[in-house]
Amino acid sequence: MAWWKNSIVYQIYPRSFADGNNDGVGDIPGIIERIPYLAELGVDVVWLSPVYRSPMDDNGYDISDYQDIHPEFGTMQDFDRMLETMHQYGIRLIMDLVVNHSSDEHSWFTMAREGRDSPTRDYYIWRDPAPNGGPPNNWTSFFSGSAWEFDESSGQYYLHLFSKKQPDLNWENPELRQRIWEMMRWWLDRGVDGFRMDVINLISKTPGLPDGVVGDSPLVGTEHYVNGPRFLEFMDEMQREVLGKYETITVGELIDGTRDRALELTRPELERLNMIFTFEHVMVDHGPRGKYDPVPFDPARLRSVLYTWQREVAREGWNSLYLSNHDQPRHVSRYGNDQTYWAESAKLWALVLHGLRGTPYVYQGEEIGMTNYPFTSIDQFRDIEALNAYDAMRNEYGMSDEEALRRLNAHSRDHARTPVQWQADMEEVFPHPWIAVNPNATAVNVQSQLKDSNSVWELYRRAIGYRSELPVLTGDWSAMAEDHPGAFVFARSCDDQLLLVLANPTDDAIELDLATGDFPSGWEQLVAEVNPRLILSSVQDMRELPRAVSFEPARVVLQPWEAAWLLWDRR
Ligand code: TEU
Ligand code: CA
Repeated sequence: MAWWKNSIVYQIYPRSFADGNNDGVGDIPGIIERIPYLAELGVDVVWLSPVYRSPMDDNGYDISDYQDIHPEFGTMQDFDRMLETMHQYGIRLIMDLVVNHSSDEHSWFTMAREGRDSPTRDYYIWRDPAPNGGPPNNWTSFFSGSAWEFDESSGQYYLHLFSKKQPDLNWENPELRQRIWEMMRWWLDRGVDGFRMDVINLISKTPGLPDGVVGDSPLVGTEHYVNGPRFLEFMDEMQREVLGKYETITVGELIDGTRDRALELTRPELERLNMIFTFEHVMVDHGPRGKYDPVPFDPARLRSVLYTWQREVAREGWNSLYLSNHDQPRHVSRYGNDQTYWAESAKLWALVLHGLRGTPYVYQGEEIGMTNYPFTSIDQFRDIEALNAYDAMRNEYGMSDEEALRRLNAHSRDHARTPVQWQADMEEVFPHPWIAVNPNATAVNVQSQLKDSNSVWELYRRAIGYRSELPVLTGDWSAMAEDHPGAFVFARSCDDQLLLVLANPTDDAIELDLATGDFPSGWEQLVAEVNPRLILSSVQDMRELPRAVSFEPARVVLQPWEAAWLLWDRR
């Protein structure tokens, strides 16, 4: 079995992780200091969000030099020291590969801008204005407004699916592709272990760049660049030119990734990617007009999406499992109850996620149950996406300040980007931060949880530990009790072990009737006759776990936000 199937990945967003030199911005020396912490948690792989040289228009997802480190983050020496230290601790490192676009300050683009004959002009996507002088087509940017920016000096527009400081690269150009392959090999030769590929399925655009269909969503044009015509061809070239020559771990971020597409990329015999990130399960509380059109969270909807991916992808291909990352609000606030049941709901989602089939990703701070930030005013936001969306809501849609803020508060990416709460006194370790520290750091922090053997952190540590200890966590998956309106009940099984995962993501107690016949075949009798061991729980004191418990399938009572892992072991 591939080693990454029983690994867990921890995501570091460097600006907000740890500040090594007290200038208010997280950095690589800060990361190095915390490597023992990651090892203690049981992390196998770190995914590092971009640390490359960047004007920081989109916090590093706008890269001006792919082979250099952004000065606020440190130096190339710091980077090498970080990589070496991680390897000493047995932790692998995957880099963020952002090659759908570069920064407009990348030398390829500054040179391209010099004129139509520039040698790198064709590395980007330029078009003449429409007959009326406007943009060449009606595509919109993910960050609001048109996806085209006019360049005065050459009289042409360039395409940018994200900010206007993130011009899209032209993958049709073979020389550009060679430059990207060279750059990837350079990092792999340096010792990095793989890549997380940013919006990788946007790299191929429909020739002729036709207008998109205008519907409910403010995003127009997606059908012409999501999974575009040459996408798989480019991925195969990447395999031939780069990945196939190394032992790597790869995860591709797929916008609007369908399940068929997931299999086309992750079925091992196709040798394309190890796994992908999809979005369906983090869109269950988006309305028809997208993320800034929030609708209430319904656990049954989340369950149905997660289960469908388990059924259709996890067996033949492989899933990545995440609820939080740097682009999503904190899941304990979004899908949990961060007030009355804060610890229980943080633990519950960990037990659900780490119980599924796939490779779990933990986003920095999630392991201590970090929550959303209580934003009250637009000047507390830093994210270009939020600032642009706010302007559009106020000026284009005529919303009140209050309404625009309510919408930002539901889904702003900045919730995930406040500094990691290492201790109650954050002034000492992250002074004058570039974005405010959540005021609940006094109560929710690493230092206090490390001392508490019943903390959210301790539950993550144990769940992560079981991933390499229990073969059942890479075994089969099957759903149970799907007629229940919101409970998550599923079984994992392999030759010698059966793990039952139970979760009640609501504020009310529930009672379930599980027929023994619904258990994976071969286990019915054992389940009826032999008591399992409760190995993890979101409501019981972990100091008393694991222990044998009595279990009556026909009458399972779950308290509010109770989740449990029950194990039958024939070994
Ligand atoms: O994000 C891809 C993406 O389209 C969304 O997740 C995005 O965050 C936005 O919310 C859509 O409304 C990737 C990176 O993860 C993100 O941080 C970057 O801003 C983006 O690509 C551009 O590189
Ligand atoms: Ca710093």
